[in-house]
Amino acid sequence: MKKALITGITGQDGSYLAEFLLEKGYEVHGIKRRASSFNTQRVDHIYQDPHVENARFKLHYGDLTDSSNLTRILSEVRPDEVYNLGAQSHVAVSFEAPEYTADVDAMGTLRLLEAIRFLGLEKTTKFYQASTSELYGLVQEIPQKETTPFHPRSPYAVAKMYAYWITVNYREAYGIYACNGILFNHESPRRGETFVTRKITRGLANIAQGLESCLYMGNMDALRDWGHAKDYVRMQWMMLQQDQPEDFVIATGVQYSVRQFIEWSAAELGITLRFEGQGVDEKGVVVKVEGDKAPAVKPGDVLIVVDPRYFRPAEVETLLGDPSKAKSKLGWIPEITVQEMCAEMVAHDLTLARQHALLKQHGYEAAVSLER
Ligand code: NDP
Ligand code: GDR
Repeated sequence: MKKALITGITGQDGSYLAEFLLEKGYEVHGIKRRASSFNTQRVDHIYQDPHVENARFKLHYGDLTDSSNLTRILSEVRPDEVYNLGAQSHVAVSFEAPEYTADVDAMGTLRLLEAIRFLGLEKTTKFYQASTSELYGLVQEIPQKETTPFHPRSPYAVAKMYAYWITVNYREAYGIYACNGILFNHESPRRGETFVTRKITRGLANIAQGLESCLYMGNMDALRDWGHAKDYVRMQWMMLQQDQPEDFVIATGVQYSVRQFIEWSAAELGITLRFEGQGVDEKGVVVKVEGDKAPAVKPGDVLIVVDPRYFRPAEVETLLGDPSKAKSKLGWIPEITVQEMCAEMVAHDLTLARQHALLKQHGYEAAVSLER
């Protein structure tokens, strides 16, 4: 039975990858951080009681800032495959916590690679690094492919650039099967609530049910190449099943604006929006409402307002990936379109919003976190 170790198992990708590997028959180990409240919601459905004989899903307390901890876990598990998905992954937050972001995202990768080397696992343990389209930042070429030069635009992207190169370096220097997946944005109903797609689907669903009144947005002109996390974790695994380690861009090859994503999400709720004004004066006004998914919304309501608080000190305006290498060498093609994904996310968040609204209606004031 193959063993995998996933850092970031409690995150969006970690949870889908764990499901995927369990289905493939792997024993799956994950590193979770100690938190003062439960942080395993995304993997609770696959959790197995450690007392159960032959449990194939095991969680270990740990942190990418703690090398002795990482070395101990690696020496105990001796995994066939390591997926380094753990990170302070929010670009805007990285401007507020740049040093911590560097410690986790850059040094954390080095710590893991060093642990593999220190334990003599170079020839037995394969390593996947969660690299990112943010490396392209101020884009030098459209669309971006494996050979496009990098120009990172945030402390997050700069930290990830170190992680990218140290992965390449350990491959070249020590012969470790180590590779980078340069993944473009990928989303799902499990996406963190403060990333733009989930902020939109969750915010609009809450507004539709009368739990919130307005969604405050940053740069709605930003263009992204969005795919579904389920498709992307499949490719993470495929990259570790080759004869030779190589780096791959993973993307859909299609881009849309944040504004377009808002329009799709609103349409899923039966709401037609018109955008008025420009820049910080831009707002999204309801033109009409059809169906029964948005009982709390009426024509004339202002649902979207631009708040410069969400602008970034340096923005990545446009990203568009070229996944042809992944397609030709590995036969990977994404199966879920961005529109299908948007519909799935809205349906999921509408169910949650309806549950909250129902509790509220019956006097059980559900705490809806307004954290953005
Ligand atoms: P999430 O933010 O959903 O998950 C990040 C995971 O990392 C969580 O499990 C989190 O734990 C964990 N983590 C954070 N800090 C530490 C730390 N100090 N030590 C150990 N674990 C830590 O990210 P995604 O699942 O969306 O992304 C997975 C990886 O892929 C990340 O590295 C991200 O940077 C990268 N990436 C993501 C893309 C995307 O569009 N989703 C695109 C390209 C790259 P906790 O749950 O406790 O917070
Ligand atoms: P990104 O994702 O920065 O691309 O990083 P995010 O969804 O946060 O932003 C995408 C674009 O939307 C614009 N935007 C807003 N973003 C947020 N979060 N909130 C807003 O209110 C808002 N309004 C507009 C942003 O300015 C940006 O241009 C994600 C993360 O998952 C990284 O870890 C990963 O490496 C990259 O994707 C690829």
